[in-house]
Order: sequence, then C-alpha cells, then structure tokens
Amino acid sequence: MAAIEQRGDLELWVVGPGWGIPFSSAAPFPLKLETWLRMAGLRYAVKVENDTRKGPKGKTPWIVDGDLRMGDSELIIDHLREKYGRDPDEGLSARDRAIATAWHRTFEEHYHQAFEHELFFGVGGAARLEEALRGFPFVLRPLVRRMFLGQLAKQLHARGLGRHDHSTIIAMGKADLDAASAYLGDKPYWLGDAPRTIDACVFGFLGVSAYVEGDNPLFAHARSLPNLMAYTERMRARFFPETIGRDAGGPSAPVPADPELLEEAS
Ligand SMILES: N[C@@H](CCC(=O)N[C@@H](CS)C(=O)NCC(=O)O)C(=O)O
Repeated sequence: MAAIEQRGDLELWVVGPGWGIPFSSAAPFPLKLETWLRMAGLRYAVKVENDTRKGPKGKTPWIVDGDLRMGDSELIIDHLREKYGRDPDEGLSARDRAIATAWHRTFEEHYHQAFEHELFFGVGGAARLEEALRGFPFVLRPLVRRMFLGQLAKQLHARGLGRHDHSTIIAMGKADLDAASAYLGDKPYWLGDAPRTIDACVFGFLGVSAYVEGDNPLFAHARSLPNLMAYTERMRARFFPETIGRDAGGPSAPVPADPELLEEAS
C-alpha cells in the first residue's frame, strides 16, 4: 500500500458502518472513495453523517478539503487527482480507460439499483433497515421507515429497474456479477497487474455485497463466484489490512480506527 501522506485537512464524510460490513461505511460509494484515497496515498479523516441530505449533492459521500465542500465520488476523485497530483490511472491506454468507464457505469448505474433493491426490499432488508434506524428516536422510526422506503421505491422506479418484478431484478443483478466474474478472469486487478481507479469502484460494490450479513440471493451469488471473492479479499488485504479477521457476520460496529490513518468523528 502506498504511504499515507499528510496533506491538509481532508475530511471524508460517509454514512456509518453496519450489517457486519467491516469498513468505516456500509455504503458502496463511500467505500469506493475511501479505497481511492488509500490507493492515492492521501491522508484523510473519516467523519460519519448518516443524514445524506446534508451533503452538497444530497448523497453520500462528500469531502471537505479546506474551504471546498464537494459531493459525488467521481467529481471528487477528479478534483483530488488534479489538486494533489496523484493518478492511479497514469499510463493506461485509451482502450483500458474505455473499458474502465463501461464497468464504472455498469456498477454505479445498473448494479447499484439491484443492490439497493435487495438491500432494503429483498431477503433480510427489513432487519437491515431496523439496524439503520437505531440511530433515530424510537417514536420517529415508523415515520422515517415509511419515508425512506417510499423514496427509495420512487427512485428505483424512476431509474428503471424498480419497474420489474422481484425475480427479474435479482436476475439482472446476478447477470452484472456474472459478467464481472467473466471479465476479471484470473487477473489480480480489474485491468491487469496494478490497482486503478476502477478497482476502487468495483471494490466499493463487491466489498459491501460480499460481506453484508444474511442470505440474500443476490449477495449470496456474489459470494459464490470464486474469482470475485478472491479479488475482493485481495483488495481488502491490500487497502484495508486492519479489517482482516473481522468476518462478515461479525459485530456491526465501526472499524477500529488506525490512529495514523483515520479519525472517527466525535
Ligand atoms: N454519483 C454519486 C452517487 C452516490 C450515492 O448514490 N450514494 C448513495 C449511498 S451509496 C446515497 O447517498 N443514497 C441516498 C439518496 O440517494 O438519497 C457518487 O458517485 O458519489
């Protein structure tokens, strides 16, 4: 892993951990961005904010970099690349960049829909939502639950996948994972021997799918694909070595912060 360097006071704002997932956030886009920061060797402090509406784009993650508050992992990575002169994609061919863009969109624009559907509407979804609601006062939980599920259903319907029946949604998500497994083959990283920005994106999704508790069929499918699991473990060992030994099914608690690397929000 690249050395972590002190560069200003970069804050990474994320939704918190949970569901047995061994990282500082249980959400794919925050995990993507944190992976990229480690890949780029940039020092940062994790701050937890579960109200995604507080972010500049109303979504998680976001960063605070000096006077700048910025949302959207893709735009943030472009900004950090430019400002700090770190580029894990240096030397990539135009063809590899095109392949990376296509996978990026597959995970973020398509798999993400099936993933979110299964996370909250699929097997185990009700229990996961209850865990997420523990931070709210008991009396408010029914209202927050109803609002959250209503908004998510509306969003998935608007994006498109939510219009299909449940088995079709699972089949479409599984097809993304099968395609990913076939494309990865026996390569150590997505585009070959070295981790690139696309690996941060893919790991953001696989890291959460592979370790989330429960026996949801979509996530079980991710775990059943040996090369995808080996890849996920490889990325975890390389970029999050302090989490090794915290297996899926373990406590839904924040990752113990490496004081050299992370600062939990107080
Ligand atoms: N394009 C954004 C997507 C971020 C995103 O969808 N985050 C999800 C959680 S992983 C979120 O905030 N969902 C809450 C909402 O949409 O209201 C990025 O790359 O950061």
